[in-house]
Amino acid sequence: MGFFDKLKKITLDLFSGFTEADEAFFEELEETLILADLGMDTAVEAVEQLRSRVRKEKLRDQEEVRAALRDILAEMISVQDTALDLSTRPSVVLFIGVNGVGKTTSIGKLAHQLKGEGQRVLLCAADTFRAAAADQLAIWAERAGCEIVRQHEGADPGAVLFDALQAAKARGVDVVLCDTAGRLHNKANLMAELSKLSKIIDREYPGAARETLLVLDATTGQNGLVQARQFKEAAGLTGIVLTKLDGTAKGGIVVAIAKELGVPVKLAGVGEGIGDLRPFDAKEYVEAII
Ligand SMILES: Nc1nc2c(ncn2[C@@H]2O[C@H](COP(=O)(O)OP(=O)(O)O)[C@@H](O)[C@H]2O)c(=O)[nH]1
Ligand SMILES: [Mg+2]
Repeated sequence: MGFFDKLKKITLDLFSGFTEADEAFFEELEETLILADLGMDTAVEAVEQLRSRVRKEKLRDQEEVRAALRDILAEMISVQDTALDLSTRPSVVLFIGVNGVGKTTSIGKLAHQLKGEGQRVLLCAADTFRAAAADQLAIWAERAGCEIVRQHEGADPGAVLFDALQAAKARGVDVVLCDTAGRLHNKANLMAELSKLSKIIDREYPGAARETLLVLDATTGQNGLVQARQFKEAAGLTGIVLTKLDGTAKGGIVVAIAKELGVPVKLAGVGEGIGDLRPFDAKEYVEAII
């Protein structure tokens, strides 16, 4: 069962016993939203808003209550535009996030998708921490049919990015997708590295359309929110890629992140295959959950 199906089942169960929007219903709803990983604060606030709307508007039947709840969650999620800004040639997308969340895989999937739209894509292997990281990216480059710029293990990630940007300009590449290491010797080190990469793009290509996408594993639940806070502070995020939604009924982290950090989820990973990436649609999400 996919993520949306699972969520649908949870909320179907909730509403199947619905008789009226009484205290027992609100309590069960709050529990359901916490289970779906909205986080305590967000779940409590959503239920609080619903309570007050039910009271003010005298909502009675199930459909009215559902619709009100959809509105409330959609409002919480709706931050900026969720489309990627790839308006310049080249444009640059940095993928950041801790180890194992799905950065390299998401790059492979996005490369495949952009290639299918006729874009010329170049992958940049700026995760030089392990040799295997660039090898893994090279496999994705081959699958997606795009180019890759890499160096030896332990190379300066900034130097790899510099090379990639030069190559992109020289070859008329449309989009550069840049992989980064999720683990350096410590967190300060990692954040300094990311800020350095960002400066290289500023310097080499000041007018570039840029995205800095934080990749989060939906199965890690509320821990994702902690990661998002830290990376936002250090790197200035433009969006989230939420991966492994196929492996969990959770994913309510979307609401918490949008609400607390104002960063939109732009892409959703729904499997390990090359076609398993889709645009994240807040409306679809809310309709699935409620
Ligand atoms: N089920 C599932 N697995 C995923 C998804 N995205 C990535 N993975 C898996 O997560 C693991 C780590 O991915 P990887 O791209 O190497 O993470 P990175 O360390 O952030 O680059 C791999 O086994 C991927 O196949 C997804 O959307 N769904
Ligand atoms: Mg990787």
